[in-house]
Amino acid sequence: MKSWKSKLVLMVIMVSFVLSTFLVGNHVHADNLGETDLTDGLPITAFTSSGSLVYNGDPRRFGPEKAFDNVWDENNEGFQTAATNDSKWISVDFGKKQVISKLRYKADVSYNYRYDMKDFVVQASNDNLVWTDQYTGTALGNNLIQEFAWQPTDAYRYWKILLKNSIGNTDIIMVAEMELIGVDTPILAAPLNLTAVAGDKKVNLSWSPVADVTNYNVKRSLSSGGPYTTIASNVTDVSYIDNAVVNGTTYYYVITALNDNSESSNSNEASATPQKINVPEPEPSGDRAILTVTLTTGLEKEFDLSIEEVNAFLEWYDARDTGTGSAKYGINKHTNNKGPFSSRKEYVVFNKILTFSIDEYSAQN
Ligand SMILES: [Ca+2]
Ligand SMILES: [Ca+2]
Repeated sequence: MKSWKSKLVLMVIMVSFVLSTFLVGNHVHADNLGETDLTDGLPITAFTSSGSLVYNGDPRRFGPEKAFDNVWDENNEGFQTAATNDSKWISVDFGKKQVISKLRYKADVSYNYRYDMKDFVVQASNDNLVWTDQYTGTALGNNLIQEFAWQPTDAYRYWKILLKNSIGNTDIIMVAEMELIGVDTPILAAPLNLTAVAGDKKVNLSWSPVADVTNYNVKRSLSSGGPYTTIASNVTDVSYIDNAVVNGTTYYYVITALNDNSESSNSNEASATPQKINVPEPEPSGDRAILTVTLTTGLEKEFDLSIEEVNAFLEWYDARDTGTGSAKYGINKHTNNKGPFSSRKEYVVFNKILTFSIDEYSAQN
């Protein structure tokens, strides 16, 4: 004879068992567990399949989105593949690279699970063409929510489940509901403080760096607000010189930040209109001048020169501007000629000059 105490313990065990079966069977999904079902919130176009069952005029529809509509208890209402003997699959385009580590699945209760998913392979891809296996499993034909977890290797944008049913690969395959569980990859912050400075046949862009970035895309438009065309990618610096411009045209720029997983939204827009540098009148009013050269790096260089030296520099610049002459020019550094040098020159490179100015003065004053 069992004592009342042991009967009570037995009852508690039985109630616990029924309760836990109930929980596993019906209510254990991502929301209840603090997990993220990364398919939630995706547009309906994110889900594709090898083909779904079509009964003309049937209002239920059986498209792949029915496997991700958060309706779990289904009787002939979930996703159903086409009734063929071909290989069958359902895939999800997350729109950005995601790390998935778990599939949660529930069968459709119809037909005694004959047509439900049994053997399956989870695959991942970044180009929707080449797929690598992530997990191979076998689902059971029952009414419980089933979980399949794996150690993720990498982030991928496209995830696919290749399915077979319990009768091989024939006829339809049914899925009531699925979740693809992972940690949502954060989107990179957009670059800030983009500035565009016009030069002669060039625009100098610079912006503030973004954390966790691998490279930047430079995008350009002839209209404010876009649409923008990417003119440079894989830019790793926080500046860029656009030499593919025409003087007198206004260009509008934005920058995006990228890493392995995502591309940020656009930075602020900055615009610039490249112009030919106005060369001063050749007739000198003074006999000396301060030549100030602004480089594309933003650095300014000052040279105290005779008018003859300034005119020689202008001749070189004009010639180089029309495509002739040396790429660099040596400027005499009179005032800094210290040490045992017979002459001391600083060379400026044409492509590095953003702009320059000439301030003439008279040495007698
Ligand atoms: Ca869901
Ligand atoms: Ca469903």
